[in-house]
Amino acid sequence: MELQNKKIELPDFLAEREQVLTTWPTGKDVKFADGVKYQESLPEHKRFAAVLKKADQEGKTLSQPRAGVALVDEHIALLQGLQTACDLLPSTIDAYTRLNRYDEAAKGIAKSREAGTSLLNGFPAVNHGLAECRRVVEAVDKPVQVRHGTPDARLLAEITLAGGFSAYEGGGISYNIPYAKKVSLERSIRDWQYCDRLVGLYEEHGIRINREPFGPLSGTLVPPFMSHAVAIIEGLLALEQGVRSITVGYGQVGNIVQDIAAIRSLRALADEYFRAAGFDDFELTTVFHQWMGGFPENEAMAFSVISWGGAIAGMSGATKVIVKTPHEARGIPTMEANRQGLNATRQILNMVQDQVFPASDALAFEVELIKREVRAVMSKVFELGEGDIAVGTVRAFEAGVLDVPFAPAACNAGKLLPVRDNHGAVRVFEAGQVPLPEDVLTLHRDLIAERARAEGREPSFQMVVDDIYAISKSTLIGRPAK
Ligand code: 8ZB
Repeated sequence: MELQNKKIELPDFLAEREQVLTTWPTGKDVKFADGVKYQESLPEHKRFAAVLKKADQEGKTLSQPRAGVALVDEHIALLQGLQTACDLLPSTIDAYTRLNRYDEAAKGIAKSREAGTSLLNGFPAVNHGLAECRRVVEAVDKPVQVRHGTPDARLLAEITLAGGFSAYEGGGISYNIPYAKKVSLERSIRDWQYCDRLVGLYEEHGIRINREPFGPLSGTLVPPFMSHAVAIIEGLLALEQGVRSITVGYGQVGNIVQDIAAIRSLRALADEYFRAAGFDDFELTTVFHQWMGGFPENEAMAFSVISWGGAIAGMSGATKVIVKTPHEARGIPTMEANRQGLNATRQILNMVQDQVFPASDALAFEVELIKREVRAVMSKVFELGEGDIAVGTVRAFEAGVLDVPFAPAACNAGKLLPVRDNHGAVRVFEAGQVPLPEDVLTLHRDLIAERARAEGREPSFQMVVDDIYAISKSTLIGRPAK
């Protein structure tokens, strides 16, 4: 395969499209012109990109849950139950569909009907097909996004976008590295260029579909600069294919200064890199994910994690926040638990709405640090790709220049090891082959040493493990028992 960051030629796209639409019988119902017409019929308040843009202009932070069940009527009831407590709706896709195992999704649908309850962990949109997707979209009064974790999401995109969903999460890196073990990165990047090209084609026909690279990656102590680099790369790849509404994302780490600096630097850097690549007609927004690591089982404690995330989302100026639930430690939440997470979040968003997080040296320092780190990584990716960011990304993962902590993909080096500093910010314990400047590495080392002294132990892998479990055990930093 000859991967390159270049807009797919229309004839090539259309030829591939014919094949994509045959990979499951529901594909044959998809007609592009009809999809455009259907999207045109959606009112403004159900268009994801338009609602995001308005919130951004008004300085508001929108809330969005995750939710999806096996059967259409139940899924509709779920979204209808959630929409009065949130601003944006999801449809979380089940794991079989994410793996393109539509035959097994079909069995899951049949068994769910028999059982009278959802036996899939999400909404199998491909199996239900175009008309049923439209029934979902028509039954609710808020914009709906497809949220999933699919390395090859081409057919899913075709069906859901023609079905009236107006936003699509994922990317060739962010839906491979944390989600798959053996899918080649060339393949997933190429398959996501198809998804972006499809969104670009809608764009050419006057339909703006929002795209959101999945920010949190493994959700486990990911240093902001690494997830920022991936988000920026996926944004650049999307822009090239004609995407114009992009929401870059970040998963909360729990340190207030680092989290606010992360959202501020993410927006600034994305804007800078997108413009430097020659684009100036995009709509850029941000998403803050409430803590994506292990949660406390105790529901009151879980609400505390949720509210802290809501507070930081609001004060960071993120355009939307993805909300957790008090059932997080246990599994897929009930609608009621989901509403509770949304209500807790809305309360705190409203309370911080008119507060400005004070400018400080610490915040400015953290913003500058992240910017320097991202630039160091990005320039190496461009260098490895000889100017081509798609090629550079594949080579950068091979070289360990891009390296996502605790991700399952075989093509990910897994040498970058993070740990918290004495204030809970995520720092680099072992850099592997990630090309951070020498003084930055020294800074990380000193900050970690400060914590080690405070705890009376050497920095070690045990410290990393302690951090992974800390929040679920009610602290931010995994300190040893006194
Ligand atoms: C990477 C995303 C993981 C999060 C939630 C998990 C976890 C997954 C569903 C869902 C509601 C679903 N999640 N599937 N939440 N309905 N079908 O995504 O609980 O928080």
